[in-house]
Amino acid sequence: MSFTLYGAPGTGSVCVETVLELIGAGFRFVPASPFEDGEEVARLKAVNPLLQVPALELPDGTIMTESAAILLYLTETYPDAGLAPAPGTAERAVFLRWLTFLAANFYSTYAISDKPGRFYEDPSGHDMLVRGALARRRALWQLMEAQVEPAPYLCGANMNVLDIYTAMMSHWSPGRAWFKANCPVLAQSVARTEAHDVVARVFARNFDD
Ligand SMILES: N[C@@H](CCC(=O)N[C@@H](CS)C(=O)NCC(=O)O)C(=O)O
Repeated sequence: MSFTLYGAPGTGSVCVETVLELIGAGFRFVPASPFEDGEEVARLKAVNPLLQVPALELPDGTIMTESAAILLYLTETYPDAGLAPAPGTAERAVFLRWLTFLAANFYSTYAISDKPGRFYEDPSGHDMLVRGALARRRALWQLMEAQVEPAPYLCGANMNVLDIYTAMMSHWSPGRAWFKANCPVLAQSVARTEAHDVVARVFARNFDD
């Protein structure tokens, strides 16, 4: 079984790259940054007209986009890897809630700050949009911080794809220093996830903070 992952260092493709390594699935990484002009964008456009990473080509040629959907698909396809709580359990409810929260509420704020021009044409308004997105991210992290009860991972005793998703996003704006100072409960759980040898290896080639 071989996958093709379209991504860029430090971006949303990191969680998929980490999970593919954890499950031991063969994959090819295709650099396809949405932030570079030229060949990489052309490659990305061919698989995701929205010009976003990650995109994953499945072994049968099916293209998947949307990070949370890809993570769920991989947990279903490789159940023995144990990277999601079992359906019907309380841990599963917590897992689905926060995975969707991060994808729908948190990740979507980068759609604004990555390219504010698509929300408001006049460049004089872009700073305001970027600042608003940043404030929203801080508020969302703090909401999650107040609600989760790691034990010691975010949904219990085992690390799953939600832990990896959260750890990846903790490297993004508002940044690791802010995250550690303002979300100590989450940060402690993230530190445990990042101590996993596979996670540590993949994150080391994607993040320098
Ligand atoms: N909803 C998408 C969001 C993906 C996304 O925004 N990726 C960023 C990189 S981390 C991107 O491609 N930004 C460029 C853009 O939005 O045009 C997902 O969950 O996969």
